[in-house]
Amino acid sequence: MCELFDTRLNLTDKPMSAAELAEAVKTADVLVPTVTDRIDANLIANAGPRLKLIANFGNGVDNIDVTAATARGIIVTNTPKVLTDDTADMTMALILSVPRRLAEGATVLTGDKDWSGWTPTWMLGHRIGGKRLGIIGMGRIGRAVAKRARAFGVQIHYHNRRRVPADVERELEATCWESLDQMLARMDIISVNCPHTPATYHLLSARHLKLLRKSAFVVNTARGEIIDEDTLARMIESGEIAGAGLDVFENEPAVNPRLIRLAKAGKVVLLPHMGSATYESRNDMGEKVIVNIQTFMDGHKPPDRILPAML
Ligand code: 8YV
Repeated sequence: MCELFDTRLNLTDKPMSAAELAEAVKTADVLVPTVTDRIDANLIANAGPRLKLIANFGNGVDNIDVTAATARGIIVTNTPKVLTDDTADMTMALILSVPRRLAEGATVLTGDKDWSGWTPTWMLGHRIGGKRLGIIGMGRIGRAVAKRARAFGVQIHYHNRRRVPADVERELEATCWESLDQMLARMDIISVNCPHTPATYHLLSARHLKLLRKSAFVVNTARGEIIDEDTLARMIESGEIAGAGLDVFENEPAVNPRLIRLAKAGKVVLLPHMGSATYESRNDMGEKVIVNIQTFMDGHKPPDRILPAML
């Protein structure tokens, strides 16, 4: 970016303050935010006339008020596709880690007490082969999760705004559920892979969570806001849901203390938003940001433009 543009960098790798962001939107032609930068309607209303492009470093654009930006003639782009596989891998890791008690087992050898050795009934978990996985959101990441889970012998079910093409369903041996309620009541594992939009905020509401089986596990690598997190934590505490694997949280970087207690008790596995945290994903995301900016500056439509109707 420094070679191509007159670039101001946030070298600290810490989120910019509200004042720094306000200053940036007043003076820049292009803003490159991340998930931690709230680009809301108020900030956009106070942007200078130069600001023409918000090239998000990230796939999800729920940190940006796309409608407000579009109304002001500011284009918004994201970085799709390049983090699909890494996020799906992390989803699979969480799908495995909760029923197979991976995090709990790993602490046995590094804890205060010595390991007393193998026994026939110790640290038993649940096999994932043959179980039913319900994927909420069958876009790129949902399909990549389905492909991986198939290889583990998991049965694929999904709920999506639109049914996916028949050839994709066939290849993934996936069953489509028009009714989220009906799918939730029948699954062993739920994986959240849809974007966070006004329509998916608390999609897994208290009412929906109550439909889950007592033996079900919930995995979320999308956005914390899609699940009523406090209800999820309370239901795991009371044994109404078996456990969860979460890479994202409702109020990042704050994490619900109930979830931390449950993690210490081995009921949930918590990761600090690491889904796309590989050198490969982050480099490719950067490349996408640059291509979007350069294409726009050359007077063409940037390839990864987000329109309000897409959300
Ligand atoms: C990104 C993500 O690293 O791209 C996304 O939507 O959730 C993350 O994996 C982050 O959003 C960067 O802005």
